[in-house]
Amino acid sequence: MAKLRTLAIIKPDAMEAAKAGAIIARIQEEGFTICGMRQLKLTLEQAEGFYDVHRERPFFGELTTFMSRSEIVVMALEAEEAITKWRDVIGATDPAKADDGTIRKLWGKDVGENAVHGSDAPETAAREIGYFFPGFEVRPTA
Ligand code: 3AN
Repeated sequence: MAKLRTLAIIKPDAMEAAKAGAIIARIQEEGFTICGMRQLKLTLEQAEGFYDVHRERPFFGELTTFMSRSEIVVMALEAEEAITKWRDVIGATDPAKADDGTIRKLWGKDVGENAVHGSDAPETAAREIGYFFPGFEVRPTA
């Protein structure tokens, strides 16, 4: 089966709680290949660009203010069925509804501050990886 890629983000709440190391360890234990990884702090405008599809949602301001609050780590992850595999590892958007053992259940606070991001489809994964990684900064697809 072909390998896919997804974009993972360790969000400001998890960074502030010093969970980056644990989350990266989990990613490796689950068998993902990290094809690119960067730490950065988004400007509000950059967060708005990333979440452009949510621009009309009532939580857009809260979401983009939160995502630009402090440092994040962005990663391009590769695995078979990487998109669904990573979403299974992170759990439901609302940590209270996430399965035991998922990252959001372990470290998410609420539906806004939920520790990590994962792309939801191949088209969004391609856009999101391209948003953070120019082609030469991420390992070429085999
Ligand atoms: P997911 O990240 O699980 O795919 P989406 O795509 O529904 O969830 O929402 C994107 C992001 O918007 C979520 N990760 C979450 O941080 C934020 N979000 C979603 N719903 C709310 C809400 N009701 N209030 C605040 N933030 C929200």
